[in-house]
Amino acid sequence: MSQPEANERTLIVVKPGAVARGLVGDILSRFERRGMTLVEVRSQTMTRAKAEEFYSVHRERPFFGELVSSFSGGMTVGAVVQGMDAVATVRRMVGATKSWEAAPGTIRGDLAIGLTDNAIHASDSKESFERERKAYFA
Ligand code: FUP
Repeated sequence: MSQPEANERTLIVVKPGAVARGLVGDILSRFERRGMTLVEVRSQTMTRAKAEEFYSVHRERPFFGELVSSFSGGMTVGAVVQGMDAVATVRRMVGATKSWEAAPGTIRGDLAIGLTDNAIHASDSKESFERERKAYFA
């Protein structure tokens, strides 16, 4: 197995539902308490076009319209998170996509119950991070 990268970067986006519920501080503090660094943070309400670009890998999926409407439906907070093996570590902290199945202790397992509305997005690979960072911070 390859060595984990000590200062790897990934992107998280707190979704509109979680921002509206006042969960930004709770979510961002989890990464800080884990020993990770927030190297870039931005809040924005995404335009529909920007949300479509961000989730373009899902363009052909039946849930694409609902996903884009939800993601562009309110304020989001995005952050580049840096730390040990960040892509995989953050995904473990985020938990399962279907948040009713997410383990307690994970962000979704503690703070969400939905599928489209599942509190947070996190990049699933270094390649996704590079693409999503450009799309979010454009
Ligand atoms: P994740 O990487 O855990 O965010 O999950 P996916 O990339 O599989 O899904 C992307 C987003 O689409 C998630 F926010 C969940 C949402 N989704 C739906 O709304 N409906 C579905 O049937 C599947 C996924």
